[in-house]
Formats: sequence, structure tokens, C-alpha cells
Amino acid sequence: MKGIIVAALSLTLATVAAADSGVALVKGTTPESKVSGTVTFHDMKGGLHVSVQLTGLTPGDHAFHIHEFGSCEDVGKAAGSHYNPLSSPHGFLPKDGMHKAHSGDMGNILAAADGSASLEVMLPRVTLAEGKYTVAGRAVIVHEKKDDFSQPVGNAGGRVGCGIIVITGGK
Ligand SMILES: [Cu+2]
Repeated sequence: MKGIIVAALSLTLATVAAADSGVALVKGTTPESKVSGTVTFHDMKGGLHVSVQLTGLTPGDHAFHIHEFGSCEDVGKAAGSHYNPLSSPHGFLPKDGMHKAHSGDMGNILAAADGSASLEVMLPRVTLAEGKYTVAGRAVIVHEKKDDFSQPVGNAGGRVGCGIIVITGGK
């Protein structure tokens, strides 16, 4: 009997801890911008797995960040600055960690000659779950230029693409 209760309890905990998933549909921030694509998010044991497919970019590197607010208005400026819950310096979150990088610092995404780009990145500690480190309801921003990792925000210029992160599955 005790075994059954323990088994039932661990099943409940496993369900609660189950992966959440989310998506951001990226669109150009101006009528002229052809940037479009999908960013999917999966909460996993090692962090938040982010998978990106974009088209319509100028070839080369483009800075790619999670910004604070879930709005793409005003040519993406309404998304605010980088999501940075610990007031850390600018960096590259997967390598530097959240004390030495903004929690929205996903680095660059490289567009091919045809304007398409894809990226898989694992972000430590951030999550779609509620709390201090949630990225749900924030915005993904694709910049005009590359992130050169200089302070304070990587010198990446304007915001050509933007999408709001919404939860699609899980609890
Ligand atoms: Cu940015």
C-alpha cells in the first residue's frame, strides 16, 4: 500500500515538473521588413531549449535576444531592454551564465545568403514557468546588426524582427 502511495506521489510530481513549451512568432517590425519565423521553447532539466527558424534576414550575423516586455510596438522599442533579472553585464548566457550575462543574451543567429537562419541554443536557469526567471510574456528580438558583446547591449543597432513568447503546452 505504501509503495502505491509513493508511486502515485512521484507520478504527480513528475507531471508537475513536466516540460512546458512555448512559441514566439517572429514578424518584421516595419512594413518593409521581411523577417519572419518561429522560435520554439522547451523547459528541460538543463534549462530552456530554444529552437529558431527565420527567413527574410540580410545575410550575416544578427543579434538575438529576449527583451523585457511582451510588446513589439514602436519598431520593437516597446520590448524594452534585454531581459536582465540580476542586473548583470551584457554577455552570452550559455557560456557566461546569468551572473555574467543578461538572461536574455542568446548571442547571434547567422543568416545564409538566401536570408534563412536557424539556431538551437540552451539557456541555463531561465524558464517558461512562473517566477523571477520566467521568459513567458516577454519578447524575442532580432537585430539589424551582429552582437559584438560590447557593453552595455552589444551594439546591435535596430530591431528588425520581434515576437512575443506565449505558452503553448504543459501545466
Ligand atoms: Cu536585443
